[in-house]
Amino acid sequence: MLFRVIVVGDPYVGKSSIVRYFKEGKPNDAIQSTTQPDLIVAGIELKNKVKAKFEIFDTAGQEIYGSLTRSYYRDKDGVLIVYNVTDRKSFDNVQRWLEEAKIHLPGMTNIYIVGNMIDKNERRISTAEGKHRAEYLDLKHFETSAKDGRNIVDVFMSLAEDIYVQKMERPEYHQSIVKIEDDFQSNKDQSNSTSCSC
Ligand SMILES: Nc1nc2c(ncn2[C@@H]2O[C@H](COP(=O)(O)OP(=O)(O)O)[C@@H](O)[C@H]2O)c(=O)[nH]1
Ligand SMILES: [Mg+2]
Repeated sequence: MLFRVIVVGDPYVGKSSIVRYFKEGKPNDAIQSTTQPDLIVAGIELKNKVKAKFEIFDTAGQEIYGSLTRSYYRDKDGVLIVYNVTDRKSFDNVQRWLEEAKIHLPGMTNIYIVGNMIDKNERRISTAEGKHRAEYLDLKHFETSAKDGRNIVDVFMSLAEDIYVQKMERPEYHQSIVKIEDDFQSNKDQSNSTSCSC
């Protein structure tokens, strides 16, 4: 099953690092700050054994409010708005990123706010403040470190499960998922293959 996610937020908050950590399972020190957006593909298995394939759109160079156009958001199932817990400005800008996402994805409910760099000592935004803001904005809140990996998988797991539940409520998705699961099962029966059928 395919999950399309877009990652937004101020520059240097760790968007690319989070996505790379999720894909590679380890920190990537070689991340270059580029001005090009990037599409990263990664997979996990959900608790209900559904194979989740993520297409993650890592934005870069569009980090000025209002510069991400509708096409970037098209067909996305979820949005991660990242801030840096050592940088208050990036936290204050979460609201702006949220406004932009809501303009381009009206009705979207799978929007998380993610406070990154919790491994650092010079924290400016406490967990309580982050949670409080998220509650106010009616969003889920996570805190991560793309250095030591804390909560990175949890963010994507939770997001996939929320999206999955939402898709299952729509009959056209339900049918296609059941079909994929059936195919997967019969592939497994035939060849004991472990390859992903999503
Ligand atoms: N200590 C620490 N450094 C991080 C973390 N995430 C990213 N960085 C560093 O912060 C810088 C900006 O990260 P990057 O992923 O390029 O941010 P982006 O511009 O939002 O994509 C890089 O030097 C990263 O190595 C983190 O969780 N902890
Ligand atoms: Mg980046």
